[in-house]
Amino acid sequence: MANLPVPITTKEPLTMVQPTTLGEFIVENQRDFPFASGELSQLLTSIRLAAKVVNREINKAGLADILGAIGTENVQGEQQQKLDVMANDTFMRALRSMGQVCGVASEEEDSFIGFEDEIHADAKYIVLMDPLDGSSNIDVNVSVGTIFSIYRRISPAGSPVSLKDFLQPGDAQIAAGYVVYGSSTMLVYTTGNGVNGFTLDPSIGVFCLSHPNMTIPEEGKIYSVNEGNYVHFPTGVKQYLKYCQEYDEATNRPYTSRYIGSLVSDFHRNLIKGGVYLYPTGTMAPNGKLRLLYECNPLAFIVEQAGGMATNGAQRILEIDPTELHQRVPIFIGSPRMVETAHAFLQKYKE
Ligand code: P6P
Repeated sequence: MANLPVPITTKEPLTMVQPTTLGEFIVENQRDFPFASGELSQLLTSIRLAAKVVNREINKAGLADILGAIGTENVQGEQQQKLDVMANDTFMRALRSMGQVCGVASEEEDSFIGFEDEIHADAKYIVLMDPLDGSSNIDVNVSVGTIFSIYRRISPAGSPVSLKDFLQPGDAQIAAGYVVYGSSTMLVYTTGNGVNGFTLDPSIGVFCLSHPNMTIPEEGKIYSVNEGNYVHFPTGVKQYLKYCQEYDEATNRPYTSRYIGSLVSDFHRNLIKGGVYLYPTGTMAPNGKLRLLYECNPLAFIVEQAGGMATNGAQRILEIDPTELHQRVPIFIGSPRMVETAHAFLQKYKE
């Protein structure tokens, strides 16, 4: 007689392992803020909602005629993409819909936007954001991201929000995070107590804890830079890139060059695998390209919370005193030993 399948029996009840959702995690970790009255939790919840809406629009962009440029430029002089503007409006609406935020600054807006009605006048937080970073990749289906940074306002509650509320050094951040709209959509954030990553389960529309306590490897084998700008780089950067490309078995070189041209995607890969991302000064970009307030500061907060380093080649990014809303800084960010080695070359070939 053929072997009949043996029935599976178990005395233990089959229990589904329920993942922690982002909403549950935010509430559970509210205890990290003894004086928090849940306002930061509600703020993070509005960001969570906006991320889901933007994710939905990005995923159908190719069908819904919201690809391509809209014929206007943002303050950076960059062609605004339809999805850039959609993402900006979506996050702006979500942040205004709750009462925790009194103002927002965005890569897509010339100046900050104050929410100066009664509901928001006493709000204690301000947000800076790059609503859709890497948008030049949208039309070719390469992953893009949202980056956000949260501070307490320093102007008196009830008064109109002012520029000084936005020009705070990165060390003053209360929270920072990014959304990467990639092969899966993830939201990664810190409130100063480590870094945690949540993956969107599209079948239930919920962000679930998938990467608890993220830490960046001290060393890595990946360097991320636009090598097309090589001739414009300072000598120290050129020498560091040659170091990355030299054969040396003892130090795992040559490294691998990986550059997506989408900051959030390059940063996220290096955070998980180890690596360094460089956007140095150059004759074409005397202050680098990336913006201090809503790109470099939030990612620097995250990487330091994950055990990494982020500098402008000399100084911690988080210590830089901002002078302008859209100011650019050079950035070296990632695995600490790799950033330190890059620094050594910058020092050795200081011009
Ligand atoms: P480049 C996208 O425009 C962005 O701000 C980052 O996402 C990306 O890392 C960088 O610029 C790419 O700049 O000059 O190499 O094209």
